Amino acid sequence: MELTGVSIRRHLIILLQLLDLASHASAKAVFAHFMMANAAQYEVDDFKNDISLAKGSHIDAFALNMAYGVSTSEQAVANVFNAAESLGFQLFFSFDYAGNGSWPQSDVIAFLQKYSLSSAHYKYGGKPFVSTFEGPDNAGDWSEIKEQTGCFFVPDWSSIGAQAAFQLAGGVVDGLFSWAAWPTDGQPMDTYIDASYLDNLKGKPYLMPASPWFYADMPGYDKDWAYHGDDLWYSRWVEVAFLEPEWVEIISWNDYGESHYIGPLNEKGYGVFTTGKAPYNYARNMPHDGWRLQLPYVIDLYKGGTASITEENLVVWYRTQPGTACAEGQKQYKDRSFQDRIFFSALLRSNASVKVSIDGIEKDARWEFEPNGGIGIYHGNFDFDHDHLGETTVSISRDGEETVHVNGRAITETCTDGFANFNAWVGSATSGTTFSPVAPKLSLSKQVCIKGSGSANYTELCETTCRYGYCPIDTCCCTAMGAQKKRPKPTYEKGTPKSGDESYSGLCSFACYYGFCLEATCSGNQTATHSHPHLGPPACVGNGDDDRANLHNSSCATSGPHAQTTHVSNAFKQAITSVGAPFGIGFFIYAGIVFGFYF
Ligand SMILES: *[C@@H]1O[C@H](CO)[C@@H](O)[C@H](O)[C@H]1NC(C)=O
Ligand SMILES: *[C@@H]1O[C@H](CO)[C@@H](O)[C@H](O)[C@H]1NC(C)=O
Ligand SMILES: *[C@@H]1O[C@H](CO)[C@@H](O)[C@H](O)[C@H]1NC(C)=O
Ligand SMILES: *[C@@H]1O[C@H](CO)[C@@H](O)[C@H](O)[C@H]1NC(C)=O
Ligand SMILES: CC(=O)N[C@H]1CO[C@H](CO)[C@@H](O)[C@@H]1O
Repeated sequence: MELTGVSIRRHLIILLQLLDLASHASAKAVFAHFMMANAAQYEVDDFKNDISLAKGSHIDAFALNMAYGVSTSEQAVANVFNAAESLGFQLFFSFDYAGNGSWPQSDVIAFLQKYSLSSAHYKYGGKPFVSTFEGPDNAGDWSEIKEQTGCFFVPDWSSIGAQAAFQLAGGVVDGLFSWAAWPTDGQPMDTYIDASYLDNLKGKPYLMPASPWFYADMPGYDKDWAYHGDDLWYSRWVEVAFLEPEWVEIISWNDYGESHYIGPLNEKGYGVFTTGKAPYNYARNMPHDGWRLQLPYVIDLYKGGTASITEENLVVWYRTQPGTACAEGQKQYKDRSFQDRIFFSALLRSNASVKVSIDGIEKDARWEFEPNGGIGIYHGNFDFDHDHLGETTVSISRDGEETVHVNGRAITETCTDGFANFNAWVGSATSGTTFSPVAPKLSLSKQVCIKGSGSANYTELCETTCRYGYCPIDTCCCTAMGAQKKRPKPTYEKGTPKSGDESYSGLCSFACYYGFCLEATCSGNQTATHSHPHLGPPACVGNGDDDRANLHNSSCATSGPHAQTTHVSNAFKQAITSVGAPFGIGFFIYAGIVFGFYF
């Protein structure tokens, strides 16, 4: 082939495009949602302290949540950029359209123009990255904002669902952020809402939320919510590893009022308890620092496919009062499904045993999840006896010798002014012995799903197919990854959904092919010979355009499993009528997500 100048140039362009694609593919990053409202009193040194801790946790950037019209914002933003520039950290704005009304277009442009040239401004594909909390009514502002600032726009418009958000203002978004970080139906966290984003974004990048907890008691903002946190800080990171979204945003770094902070406690940040008329400060003396200890490991794993361990450690968390304590202090929590348990995650180089003692009485506990191959995070929980409370110890030992333990705050039925604190107490410890790095034998790209589940009718099928690496995200949810298990000998049976519901077609096809055709749901045809199970079309897509439109309204998955959880929707209906939480990265919006999905 003769290379003329033109063809060389063409090849160069293609090469550059490929390089660009490659750099996009490796652009994974983890952010933490940072409430500027809680940092109004911060000096540069406070920001520096937080930034050092975030960097040490392998977090790439803070998403600066800013409500409109707050007089302290200018100075606080200048200070945080100053701190980030000096420490080589990244920041971007998350304009909050729900906290104190909409942001005028010109103010957004002014902030972006002023700060996007800073070395500390996070960029994606060379463009200044920008996000929001809500604001779909102002979607029309963004083509002009993009034009003037060249920004890369990834809003959270969760209240209207993925499909509508994707289409708003002629498809102005470059990606989407979902606020749905908590399970709302009393079940463990699943990935159906994430799947709806991945489906609807059609290849545009997804910013996936991850949060450890949710508890708020602020009558001033009409917020008295406690949601299922429990194992969430473990299980959500497994979901991140499985879905491998473009980015992850931790909710939150410092939202003390909603109890999902993973940053340090800071006396300067508690103003929200006064403005929110909280009956007491439920964050003070309730450190969550331990939730950062294993972040370098899970973040490296997600970003690079592998991570190493040089020291073992243990993180323990729980509520310090049982759910039944101090009944008169309790509010109308929307979700009482949280469990009276002690939760623990240990980062270990090999298996070990775990024991829990309460008030000096020691009991064997067990791992609920062990990492495939033995290296990584072990997780479990311990159901405590309500008649026997007191100080706690969780300890890990191997060959009869203790490697690490955490002494925890006493669990008691004594409450503060009659209020049970449903925030979590988090403790952690490292073994104190370092060793040369060990890493899981298989990188993430060589692992498949080895355990999973699904809602309602999908449960049994998903449990079976996910075990063997087939865990379609629209219908199933993967809960563990590892080496591909040897699949059963194929029967070559052709499986089709009995009901004709296309969302079962891949599952039935796979299941019948490998000889576990579920008779209640799938029909198998023994006479057919296939060389492969027919796994398409993707579970929820259906055959024709009409199906697609129906299924993809917001989440094709919600047309199936989630549709059954109407009691949740009712709870959220109440929630949505009690809007009015300035600065609350309001749960009512989250209500809206579900509201938008189901009605
Ligand atoms: C809300 O924004 C308005 C301007 O629209 C401002 O005057 C007011 O002080 C803001 N509220 C708070 C609590 O900052
Ligand atoms: C790990 O250790 C625990 C406790 O000794 C044990 O129950 C479990 O079966 C072990 N796991 C494996 C894979 O051997
Ligand atoms: C799901 O289960 C319900 C009852 O449990 C049944 O009526 C329905 O037909 C099932 N749907 C499918 C697609 O199998
Ligand atoms: C089974 O498959 C054969 C061959 O493809 C076909 O002729 C037959 O109609 C199928 N039977 C049923 C019950 O679907
Ligand atoms: C419930 C709902 O939002 N249904 C919509 C699904 O999508 C179709 C076509 O886009 C609309 O016509 C429905 O109103």
